[in-house]
Amino acid sequence: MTTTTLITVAPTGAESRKSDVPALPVTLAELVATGKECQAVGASVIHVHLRDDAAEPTLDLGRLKEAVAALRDETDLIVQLSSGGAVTDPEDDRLRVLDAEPDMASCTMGTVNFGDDVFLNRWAFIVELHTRMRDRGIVPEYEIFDLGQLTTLRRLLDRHGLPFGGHVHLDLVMNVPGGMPGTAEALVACVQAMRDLPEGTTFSATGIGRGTLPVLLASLSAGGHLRVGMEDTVTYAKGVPVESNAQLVARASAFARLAQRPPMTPADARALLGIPGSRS
Ligand code: KMH
Ligand code: ZN
Repeated sequence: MTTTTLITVAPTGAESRKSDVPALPVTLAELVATGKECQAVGASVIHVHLRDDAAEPTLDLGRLKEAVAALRDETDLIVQLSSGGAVTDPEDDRLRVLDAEPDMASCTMGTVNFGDDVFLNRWAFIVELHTRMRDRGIVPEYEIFDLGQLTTLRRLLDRHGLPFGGHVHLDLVMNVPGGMPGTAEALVACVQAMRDLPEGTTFSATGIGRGTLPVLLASLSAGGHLRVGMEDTVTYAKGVPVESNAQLVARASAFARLAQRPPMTPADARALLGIPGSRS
C-alpha cells in the first residue's frame, strides 16, 4: 500500500484568462514564486503551461527553456512541461516542447471534446510523443480523460514499449466537459481498468471545477496520488475564488496527512517516477 502521496501542482493551464482570474501566475517570476510556495507546502511536481507578455498561452521554445532552467535553479520540483498546450496549438509546436528538455512531459492518450472545443490527440501523434520522450530521457505522465484512453495506453505500451525509466505513471483528468465525470465511481472504474497495465503502474487524479474534492478524496482512498492547481479549479469553495495555488496544495497535503499518507518529497517522487537526480 502506498504510504506517501505525490502531489503535482498545475498552477496556470491554458484556459483561464488573467483578466478573469487575477491570482493566476502568468509571468516567469510568478511561476517560480508559485513553485517555491507550493513546494514548501507539499508539492513535488509542477505541470507547466506558459503565457506570453499578453498573458496568452504560448509554446515558445525560448520561454520554455527559460522556465525549465529557472524552476530547476529555484526549486527542487520535478519539472513537467505540458505537451497538450492549448486546444489551438499545432502538433509540431507541441512536439517541440520536448526540446526544452524537461524532467517530464504530459502525453494525452486520445482525442476528447473539451467544452466547446476539441483536444486533438491522433494515434500517430501519441506514438510520436511517447517515442521521442523515450529517446530523449523524458518521463511521460500519461493523461487520461476517459476510460477508453486507458485501453489506448495499454495498446501504446504493448506496441511501442515502456517509457524512459520503465515506470508507468498516469493522471486521471476528470470532469472535463466531454470527458469522464469527476466521481468516485468513475475513478474506481479506471482503477479496475488499470489492472491491465504493467505491474507497479501509479496514478494521480484531478477533478476539474466542482469535481476537485470528490476526485481528491476518491484518489486518496483508492491509493492514488493527487494533482491540484488553478489549471483545474479557480474556485476554492462555492462562491469563493482560489487565492493561490499554494492554498490548493496545502489543502491537498492536509487531506493526505489525514489519510495517513503525507506528501512525498521531490527526491522520493524522483525515485518513484524513475527520474534521474538532476539534469542541470
Ligand atoms: N489545455 C488542454 C487543452 C496537458 O497539459 O497535457 C490540454 C491540457 C493537457 O492541459
Ligand atoms: Zn495541462
